[in-house]
Amino acid sequence: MTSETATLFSATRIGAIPVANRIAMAPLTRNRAQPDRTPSPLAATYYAQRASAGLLIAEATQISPLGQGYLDTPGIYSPEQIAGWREVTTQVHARGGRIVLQLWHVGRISHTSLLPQGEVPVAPSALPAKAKTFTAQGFEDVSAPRALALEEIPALIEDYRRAARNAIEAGFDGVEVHAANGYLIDQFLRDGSNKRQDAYGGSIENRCRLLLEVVSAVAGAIGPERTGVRLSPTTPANDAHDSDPQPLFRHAVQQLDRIDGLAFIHVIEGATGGDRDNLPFDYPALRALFRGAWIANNGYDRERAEAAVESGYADMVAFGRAFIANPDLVERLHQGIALAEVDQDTLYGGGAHGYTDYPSAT
Ligand code: 8OZ
Repeated sequence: MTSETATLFSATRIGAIPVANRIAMAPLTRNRAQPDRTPSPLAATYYAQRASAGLLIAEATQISPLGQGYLDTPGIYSPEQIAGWREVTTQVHARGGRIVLQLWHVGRISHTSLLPQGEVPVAPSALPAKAKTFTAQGFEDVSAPRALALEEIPALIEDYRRAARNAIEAGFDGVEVHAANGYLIDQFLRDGSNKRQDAYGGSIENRCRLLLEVVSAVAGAIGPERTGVRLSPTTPANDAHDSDPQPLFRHAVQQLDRIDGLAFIHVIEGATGGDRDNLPFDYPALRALFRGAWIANNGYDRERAEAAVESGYADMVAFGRAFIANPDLVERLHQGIALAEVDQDTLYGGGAHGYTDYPSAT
């Protein structure tokens, strides 16, 4: 760290990762993976086009076949997937960029048609989410899940550990554990979805146990300085609900801080992709509990992002949709160039159109 004031365009380090500026690309699901769940052959171009971001957080990527919940999302559990991702990291690094992979298990946000024959989604408790997913048939209600047995949890943690090792083998600079948006780890965190009566349910301490065991395992495998976590304390996404989020996330962050050297926490403020003020929540109080880097996200524009970094609240600000239509978002923000609008029809699925064909303005 230098003694100069941090700005949105000044360099820093996120754990072990040097970043050229404070603008991160948020993980964005694009549903363009191949049938064997290797990343799209266009993914290397797509991410390399956006490599002037200080940090790219690659799209949510399932750690195992059971971790998948949507059509055509990529994995990081097979040699072919590792090879596909290596192409991505090679091209990003050739452009001077830095990239981490978001490790994902959807839990109950899935559909039997997306899972290996005969499997149903797994969750903390056998409670279906009031949520939809996208399958080969279009939008469908998610399938009813079964509760994970206590004896299955070590293997689940092992899947995260192996996925993190695979990500490093694929050339990523680190990983972000997806603990947000109503997916498996978030389902364990919240009392709306976790009704377990064992060591993983009930008290806040117990509901945070899976998160902390996963992050400790990943940090132990690849180094805490290459490990981050994404949280979304008040999002209602995917039927996420907790009766008292502030003490829940206070405990989660306090305990994450005890994993010495953990690189970053990335927080979605408010409703994912929507209202920032959907529920009262004190984000600065959460930030004050963590010694590592803080990445703020959701609905930031240049002005708000500059204030977040210059005030010392955030080390980086992540932009999601703006990066889809503006591969040179960093340069556009820096030069005050108007941003292009994203085409909603090409967000999920398809090929190059709406993926690698948004032009740079700089
Ligand atoms: C949009 C569509 C499908 C998945 C998330 C991984 O919300 C996602 C996602 C977003 O975190």
